[in-house]
Amino acid sequence: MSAAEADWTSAVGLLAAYDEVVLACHVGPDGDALGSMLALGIALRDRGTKVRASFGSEPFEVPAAYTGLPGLDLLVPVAQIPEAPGLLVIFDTGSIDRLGALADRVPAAADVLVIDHHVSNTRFGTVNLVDVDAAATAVVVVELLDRLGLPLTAEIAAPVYTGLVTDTGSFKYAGTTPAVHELAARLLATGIRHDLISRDIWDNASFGYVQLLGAACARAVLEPAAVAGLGLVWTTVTDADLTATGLALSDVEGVIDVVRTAREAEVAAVLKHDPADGWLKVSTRSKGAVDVGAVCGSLGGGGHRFAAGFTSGDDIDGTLDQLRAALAAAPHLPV
Ligand SMILES: [Mn+2]
Repeated sequence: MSAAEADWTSAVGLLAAYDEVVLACHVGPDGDALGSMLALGIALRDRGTKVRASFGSEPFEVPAAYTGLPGLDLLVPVAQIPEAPGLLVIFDTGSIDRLGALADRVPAAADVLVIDHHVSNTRFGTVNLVDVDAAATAVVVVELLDRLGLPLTAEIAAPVYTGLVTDTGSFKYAGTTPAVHELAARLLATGIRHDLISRDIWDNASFGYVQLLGAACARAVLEPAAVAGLGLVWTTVTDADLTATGLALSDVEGVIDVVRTAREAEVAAVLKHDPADGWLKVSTRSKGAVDVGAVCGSLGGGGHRFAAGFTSGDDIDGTLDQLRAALAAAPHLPV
């Protein structure tokens, strides 16, 4: 369902009322979170608004895939974000806890505009533009720009395209509608270098990542009987992997995209040990027969129907047992 007309009117009203805004997106920002935030940030700055943007990850670093995006000069560390913003706009973030170090700005802000497409969104804004049918938050941002009467320049189109290709898996996933391709055509017509954007996102791994991928794939386990016979494939990323390759947890989110290609398994999972807090970060993907968003939701996490995750304070065996039980009980969707 698209956002209600009254919410669009409220959102446009808020952005017209403030000449200074703070933008935020979820920790460990992906292409859609960062791209959506930068796109609106550039558009607002172009019309004369003072814009500060941030995300609550520590360390505060833009992932390598996105260091070529326009608008990165809008980013400031969390310490430079006012403790009580006037208008706080939040992108691609289903719940307050996903804001990390910026979570405390939500109750302190005078107005909070939430722009998102997660099914699990808790509507924590004073105004919520949540379109669970949108292929990306960036799609919602473009509709907002259109309603604000702000031009879609090439500088804005680049981060929007980044969000769109990230969240559609390069236009592969279900939800890639004719409207998605029409938006892509509109973005390309601005003259953006979509080839360079895609190379930065998908063909930009370090050699250490290739080695880590090999290690993680070599120890992957296939459980054909899991998921009520549909199959589960899973692997781990360990502290030793990260130390040996000099990579951070945020560098290894693509491991799941390789593990999930095993056709023998309906569901794929990657369990990553976070050296910072000792918790397991579990990513899951479904080929379409199981709602892993609901499964991860039942385990305290969330996400999308076919791409979701949760965190676990348990060890690998205990976490897998919980995941197996939830997957075995999950209803099978019509494909
Ligand atoms: Mn998204």
